[in-house]
Amino acid sequence: MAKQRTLAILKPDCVKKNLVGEVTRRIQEAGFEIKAMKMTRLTKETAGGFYAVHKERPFFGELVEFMTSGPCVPMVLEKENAVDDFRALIGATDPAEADAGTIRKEFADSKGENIVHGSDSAENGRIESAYFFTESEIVANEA
Ligand code: FUP
Repeated sequence: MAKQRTLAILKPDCVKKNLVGEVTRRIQEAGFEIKAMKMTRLTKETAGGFYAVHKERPFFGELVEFMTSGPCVPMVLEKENAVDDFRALIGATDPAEADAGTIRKEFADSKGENIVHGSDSAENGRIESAYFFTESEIVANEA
């Protein structure tokens, strides 16, 4: 199977809880290669644009407020079957429903503050990676 890319974001709760190292370790241990990574603070515009698909949902305001509440760490990850494998590693959106051993089950407080984002399709993996990184920032990491 060909390598695939997905976008992860270690969310502001992950940074505030000092879990960036632990979550990154788990991601690497699971076989994902980090192709790009940075720490950044989202604005209302960038967070709202990233979650534009949820604009009409009742939780949108809280979601944008949370995602702008502190720095986050977007990263482009590469692996065979990266999208599905990453979502399996992080677990269900709601930590109460997430499988044992997943990142959200172990570290997330709620459906809204759930430690980490993962793209939900290969196409969104490409779109979301491009939202945070230029192609040269990603391929600059090629050996
Ligand atoms: P996921 O793909 O697991 O990130 O989940 P969604 O795309 O469904 O939701 C994106 C984000 O919206 C979640 F990470 C948190 C927030 N959200 C809520 O706050 N409440 C909800 O009921 C659903 C999502």
